[in-house]
This record gives sequence, C-alpha cells and structure tokens, in this order.
Amino acid sequence: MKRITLAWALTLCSFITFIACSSPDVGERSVSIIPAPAQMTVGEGTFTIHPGIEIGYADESLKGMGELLSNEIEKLSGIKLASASDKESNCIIFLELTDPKEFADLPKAYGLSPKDSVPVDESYSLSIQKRNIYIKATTLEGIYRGITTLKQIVGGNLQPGGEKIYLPLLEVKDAPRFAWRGLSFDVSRCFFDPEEVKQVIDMVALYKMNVLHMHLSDNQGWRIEIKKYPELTQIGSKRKETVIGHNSGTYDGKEYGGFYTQDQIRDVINYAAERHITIIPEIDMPGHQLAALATYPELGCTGGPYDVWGQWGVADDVICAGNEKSTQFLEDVLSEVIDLFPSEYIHVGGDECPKVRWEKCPKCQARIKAEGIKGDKKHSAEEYLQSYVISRMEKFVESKGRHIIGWDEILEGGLAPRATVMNWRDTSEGIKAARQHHDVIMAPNAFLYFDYIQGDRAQEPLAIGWGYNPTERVYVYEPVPEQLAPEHRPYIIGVEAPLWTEHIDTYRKAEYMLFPRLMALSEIAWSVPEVKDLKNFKEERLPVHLAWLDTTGIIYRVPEPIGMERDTLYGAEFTVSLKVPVEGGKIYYNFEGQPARETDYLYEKPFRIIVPEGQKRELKAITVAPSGKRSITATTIFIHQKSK
Ligand code: TNX
Repeated sequence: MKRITLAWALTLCSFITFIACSSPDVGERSVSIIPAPAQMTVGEGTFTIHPGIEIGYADESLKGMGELLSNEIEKLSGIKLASASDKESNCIIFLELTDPKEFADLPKAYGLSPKDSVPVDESYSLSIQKRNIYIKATTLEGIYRGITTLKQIVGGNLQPGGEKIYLPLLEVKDAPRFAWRGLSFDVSRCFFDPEEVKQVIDMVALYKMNVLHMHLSDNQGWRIEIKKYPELTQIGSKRKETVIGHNSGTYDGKEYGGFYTQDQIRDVINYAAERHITIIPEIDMPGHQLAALATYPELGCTGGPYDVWGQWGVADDVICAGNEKSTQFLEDVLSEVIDLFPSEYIHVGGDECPKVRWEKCPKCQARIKAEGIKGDKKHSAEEYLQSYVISRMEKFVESKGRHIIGWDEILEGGLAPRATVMNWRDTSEGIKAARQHHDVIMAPNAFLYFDYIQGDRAQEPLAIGWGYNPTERVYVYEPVPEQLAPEHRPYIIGVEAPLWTEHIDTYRKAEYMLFPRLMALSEIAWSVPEVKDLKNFKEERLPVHLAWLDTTGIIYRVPEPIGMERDTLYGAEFTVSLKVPVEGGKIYYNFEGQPARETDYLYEKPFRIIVPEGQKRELKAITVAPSGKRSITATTIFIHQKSK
C-alpha cells in the first residue's frame, strides 16, 4: 500500500476511481469522501459486502452503533447485514474504541474556549481490508464519523439491483478541523415538520457536521410549544397571509402556520443525538418578536395591537426592555427551552433590534435611568440597554449551567462576559470578538448564507433579493481570518451556514438551496486546508455524491456543465472542453440562442469552434442528470476581437 498523507491525499483524491486489479470484473471503485479526510491510503483489490456479514463490537457501548451501521447499509443498498455480535472472530465489520495515542498525529480541532470546555475527540480510523473492515475511535462520536465515511464509500459504489457491493481497500485516519460545524435552519419564516427536519439531520450527519441550529421564533411565527404560555402557539404560530415575492404589497390570502409540540421537539433532539448532532435552539430577542407581541401585546412598548407579520424584514416593534413582565416572559420561555434542549449553548438572537420604540418608551427610559446607563460617542443609551437585556439573559442562562450565543450585534454596547458570537455580517465583527477573547462561530452572509441565490437569478427559484453564494464561493471561504494574530485564532471555534426561509416555502426548495452547498460547507468545517482542492471537489468527488443523491429523490441543484463558468471569452479559435458535474449525466448544447435541452447536440468530446473577425458565437449548455433532473442553461459567449 502506498502511504499518502495530508497534502498527498489531494493528489490521490483526484484519482477518485481506480481499477481494482485483483477483480477486474467489478470495474471501477469510487473513493469520493466529502469532507476530504486528513489522511488516506488506497490499496489494490476489493472488499465485498454481501447479505449475512456480521458487525461486531468490542464494547457493549458500541452495540447501538453496530445496529445503526447495519440499518444505514440496508437503507442505502437493500443489503441486510447480520445483527451485531460480540465475538471478533465471527465478525467481518468491527467497531472498536481505542487509545487516543493512535490519533496523536492528526490535527486537533480548533476551540480554545473561554469556558474551558474541551471539544469532543471525533478522530477515527477506517480500515477496509480484503477480509475485514475496522472502524476505530476514542469516542462514540468518532465511531459515528467513521461510519459516515464507510456509508459514503458504500453509496459511491452501489450497483443497481446488486446483491453485493465491492469496496476499494483503503486506510483513512481522520479528525475535524473545527469543533463547531453547523447548519442553521429558519423554521419560523416557513415551517418544516419534524420528518423534514429529520431528513435535514440525516444529510447534516452524512457530511460530518455536528450542529443543527433551529431558529424557532421570529416576527412571522412562533414555532415551539411553551407550556406556560399556550397562546404563543395558538395565536403566535399563525399568520393571516403571506406577502408574495419581495414585499410586493400583494398577499396570497392563505393562512399559514405550524409549530412543534414539546414531544416532537424531544423526538427530533433524540434523533439528532443518535447521529451525534446537537440541536441548538434559538429564541431571537429582543427584536424579531412580533409573533410573541401579537399574542401578548403588553410585552411591547406601545401595547399594540400587533399582528404576526405576513411580510419580511426588520420590524420596529420589539420587546419592551423596561417592562419587568417582558423580562420575566423571556426568562420563562428560556427556562422551558433549557429544560427541553440538553445543548451546552442556547442562542438568544440579539440581531436587528431597532431602538425607535425604546427611545420613546417611558418604561425603557426609566430603566435606562435606574440602571445608570449613559450614551457616549460610540453607542446610544438605547444600544447599551440592548446589551443590558442580553447580559441579563446571559446571567439567567448561566445560572442554569448553560452558555449563550448571540448574533454579532451583541458586540454593540459591550459583550455579555461569556457569550459566544455568531458572526453573520462583515468578518471584522468576528475578528473584534476573538480579540476580546470570546468564542466565535463564523457565518458571514457574503459566503455562507444559503438563502442567497446559486446561479443566474432569472433562471433560479425566487430567493432573497440580494447576494450570490454559489457552491464554489462557499468552498473557497476560509473561516480563520488572516488578520487574526495566532493567539486569537483558536477563538474561531467553527462555522455555520444559515438557511433563512423567507422565500423557501416548500421543503423541496429547502433541499435545492442546501445541496450541494452543504457539501462545500462540510469541507470547510471539517477538512484542514492542506487537503482542500476546489477542482478535485467539484470535478471528481461531488459528481459521485450528486449521482447518489440523484437516485434518492432528494432535490438538489444540478450544477451547470463544468467548463461553462466563464461568461465571455475573446479570441478567434476556441476549444470547448466540458465535464459532466453529475456522474452518469449528460450535457446538451446549442448555438441557437434558445435555452439548451435534450433535443440539442449531445456533448461527447472537446470540440473546436472558429469565430470569424467581428463576429461572436453564443454557446448554451445544460446538464441532465440520470434521473432527468436538469440544470439551468449556462451561456458562454465567444467573441472574435483583435487584441489591442
Ligand atoms: C438577516 S442574519 C437576518 C435574518 C434574515 C436574513 C436574510 C440575521 C441574524 N438576521 O433575520 O432572515 O438576514 O438573509
């Protein structure tokens, strides 16, 4: 076996398929792992999975993992493995807890927390040998991450109707770069039922992420049952109607609503926990609270009446910061949330809270006076009042043994002492927080907002009206800002991509916005920069993953043909060389100006085109995946222009 580590893994990954020499009849075996592992060595030959293979474990605590693995393989391939046994000698696939020393040479996850919490060791090794498969790790988390790697290799090597799966022989040793690898899901603007949330969890897990952050309340709907305030879900979870498009002023006339009962929440938390994913709840405060105000108008500065919003944007009406009843309400809600969610962190929002009501509100002004809050050159008294509210919430959350996370506005007017900052605006905010020795999760909108479009706006489904984050842009994002001094870098504990759902009104559209960007996100979150490679990701590994997705019924955005990225090319003669971005798919093209379709030329090999002087040619091309799903039309214009 060749030994290939870190930088070398890259080179290796570019040969995602290779011929299994010892069994030429089984054809090419795929080794397309996303996120790219830290170390990988590929051998020659194959391992065969067939019905009846036993999964074993050395430690009773791994029993559940063994069952999970056999279920996952059955779901993927239809092949049923024998139930877990505890005798290694009878077992073919073996799970084992091992000594941390085995992973001493791997990168350690970032995360020097001011709370001194040490990230869980998620290192694992996967060894696929001729007769056995071993997954080893020091924790259950690590074993689970190893299982996802095996799952991906199985998924990449499925044969239609096959009774057997031939896997490549390989050795993987792997560990995450960041301790926090999150996706945030806005279930307030649009509601997604528990089964849909579980489907997202499955994908988050398959790509070795470990956090699903749920944005549970906002102006447009309250989505979590709170026993002490039952009206929140009776009234606050419903809006009369929803605006069409970008606050067009025209509404759809259709009531919209939905919420999770506490039992449903518990069920989702358990489902995630089995996959070693933590659900982080967010109750956004003191802004983004119209759903609560519509339910209990006395919590606002003016006393209302208020409506659950049917439009998008930032509302001026927020929770009154001077009313003790309002603070009590927030604490009561947090208290039930803390009882429900076992997560170390509770997200309290803190973003986009206009101060116009507080400026005029006698209660808020009295609070400012009573607390001796004073404005200065940097911040108004009302901005300091926001920081007072968040600090109070932090004290409350800390008193329950948990920590808060807030959006980066919580930096304004002084940061609550132990807060973790989620950087959604300019990355300078994260830099500021890290320099103040606060943990930071990078979620900058300019790279990681999954509500931004992924391609030509005219052809994409309606999305938020600004921003463009195609998969490539997500992939190239480097979460640790280079301006940060080495001693501040460990405060960047990870990354998170938010899927805001103002315009994502179906679960199918949520999937479209998530895939394949989630795969790119997973690689920036998990893989060390040395093994990242955009070309290899996009042209070699992703096509295998998309081909698998294509068989599942999950919606994903079919990428445009690779090689069609450039809008305009200048010259007289051109070679058009394209690649299919979904394995097994096809590319069709024309020069007629119409959107490309199956009736056009089928792309088979690179071809030359000659453009006479003073003229241009317009090439239009699409990808059609094996399932028939298609990409938008990509256009490249070739212009013959004498170079000046
Ligand atoms: C800003 S990010 C928001 C969200 C919106 C999003 C739309 C953040 C903390 N606040 O409420 O949904 O922009 O892109």
